[in-house]
Amino acid sequence: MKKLSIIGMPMDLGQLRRGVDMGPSAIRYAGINERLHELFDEIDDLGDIEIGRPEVSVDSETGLRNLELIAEKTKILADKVDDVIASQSFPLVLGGDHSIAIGTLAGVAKHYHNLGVIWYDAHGDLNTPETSPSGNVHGMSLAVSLGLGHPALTTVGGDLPKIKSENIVIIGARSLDEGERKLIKDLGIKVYTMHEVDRLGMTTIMEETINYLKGRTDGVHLSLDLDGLDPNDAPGVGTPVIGGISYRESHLAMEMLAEANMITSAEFVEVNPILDEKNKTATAAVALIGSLFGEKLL
Ligand code: HAR
Ligand code: MN
Ligand code: MN
Ligand code: MN
Repeated sequence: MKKLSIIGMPMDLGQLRRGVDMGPSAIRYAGINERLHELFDEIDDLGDIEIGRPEVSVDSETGLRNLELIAEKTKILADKVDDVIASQSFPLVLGGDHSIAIGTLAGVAKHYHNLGVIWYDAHGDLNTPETSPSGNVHGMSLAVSLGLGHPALTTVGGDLPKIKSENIVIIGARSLDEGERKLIKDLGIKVYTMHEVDRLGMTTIMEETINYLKGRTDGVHLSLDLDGLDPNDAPGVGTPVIGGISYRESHLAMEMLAEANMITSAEFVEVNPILDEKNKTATAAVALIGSLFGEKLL
């Protein structure tokens, strides 16, 4: 029995631009249920986690924005994701900005000893309070999951790190801050920047990624930030960076993951319908989700 549970996480507290809280609605409106109903025996849309309209705050010590609120809300998401996996269902989380990954990974990590993570993104999201140029938590979520960063965030869903640096593959990076580059080198994190996307092509990158993670992990989470795609294909994101992965390359990546049958949880984040053109970005997300779950053209 193949079961999918959809969790909406309409949280925009990890960055400054409003609108990404409407991401889950935009993705649902783009027809996610219709697209997936033949690929699963059961689809359970659990609705959205309640975020409300909290007062925006800046931590006086670190300059981090909405620190306590993000910790509180991602804890709720972690518990929900944990429950979904415990019920033998596949958790698909719809963001929200990328700070939600703190919660998703905390929930998923409870079920795996060696969780793999594919971080499909223009950014590394590997900043710490010390290296962040912005104080925006969506630029820190991968570091937090490694156990690096503010304790209010690294302890969401338990004190231990949720993932190991050798189980991460970043794909599509083209905007890395100095501290992030240093961390990547110090920890030896596997990164396919846009240089490798151009040079090797997506087929080779996915073959290598799949082989790399297959031997060392017991589950693989896909964290797909829509800004990993080129802004021409996914304009509705808060921090677009030109020169990204194409829509077609992204489809191929999802199809190869489907063939490898290795993804055990996923999240699609940073869809901002206010900045979008006719729901193009949410529509791309839904199409990619279809491919990830094995939709075929013929
Ligand atoms: N690296 C920058 C920062 O930390 C920008 C982060 C941009 N964010 C995302 N996440 N959309 O991938 O502020
Ligand atoms: Mn159908
Ligand atoms: Mn991101
Ligand atoms: Mn990004």
